[in-house]
Amino acid sequence: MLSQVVELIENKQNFAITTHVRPDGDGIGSSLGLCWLLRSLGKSAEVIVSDGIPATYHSLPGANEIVHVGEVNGKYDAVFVIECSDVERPNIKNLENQFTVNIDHHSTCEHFGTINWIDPTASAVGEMIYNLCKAIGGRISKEIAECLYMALVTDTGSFHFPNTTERTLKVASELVKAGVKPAHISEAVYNSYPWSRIELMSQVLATVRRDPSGRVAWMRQTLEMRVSSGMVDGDNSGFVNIPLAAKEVVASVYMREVSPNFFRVSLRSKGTINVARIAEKFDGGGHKNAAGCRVEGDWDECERRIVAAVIEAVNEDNHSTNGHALSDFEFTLV
Ligand SMILES: [Mn+2]
Repeated sequence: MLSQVVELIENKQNFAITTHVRPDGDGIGSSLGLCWLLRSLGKSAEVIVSDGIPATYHSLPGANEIVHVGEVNGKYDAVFVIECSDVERPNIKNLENQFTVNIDHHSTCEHFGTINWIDPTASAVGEMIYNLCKAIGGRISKEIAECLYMALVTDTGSFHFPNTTERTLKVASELVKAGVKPAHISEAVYNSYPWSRIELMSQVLATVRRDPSGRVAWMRQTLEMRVSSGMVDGDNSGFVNIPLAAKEVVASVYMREVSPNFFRVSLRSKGTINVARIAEKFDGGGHKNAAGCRVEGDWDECERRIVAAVIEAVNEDNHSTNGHALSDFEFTLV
């Protein structure tokens, strides 16, 4: 819990911070924000990850100092593990033998840490790091503020999703007061993709189909499209949400061909339709409104089975669509 984290920081000196593979804005922003906080308290701290950092986050203060590692040695007093469901998520060897501090806002997270601080009421871990800063008597520097604002913006879908609370907006306001320029962060997140994203989007959207009721939409991304669009990692982030922009669409399926006869599937829904249950039927998982799974076999047949399961769930759902936004939206599931 928070008091244990404060005590640990006050009594120790050397820290590392890590997050999950395929890091998102909350993972990177919260890690860097915490790193800046620890340094401002006179501690030694560095962010260590096994994966590449998406270009969207390169402009964050401290992003260029992130250390890429495959293994962690014993030189730290403690390693903070940001937003990971289990100790394997960062894909860093020997992490399980460290003194770890598990910080997450997902209630499904395993309590794998030596210390566990889990707050499912927080919109993002970034909000929790803000609370930590306040609890420890730290000052919100411009660096901390920019990193934490990135975490909030990405995890709340620019304050669109139901996880956006009065507290989220209050924290965001404090971060702006500390020097954040919201338009700069939004520009980096939403308007800084390479053209290949637009190229790929036009090809993927050309495949979109709907069921006769018009409430379920699905689309495809083939291996060939990856090549012809010149796609780079992250170019298709959020594509699964595009059909949900139509008022009548309440569930969306996005299938990507990873290798011949092997597909990654993203599922999104509005309101009370639970796509995590559908993903679980195919050995996947996720949240109520955002889930994913992998399937193998003939494309048409795989698509038919998944779409049928989604249509069934939509039909069973008593609530008609009333414009609910997504909750628990995570780019990591794309
Ligand atoms: Mn998060």
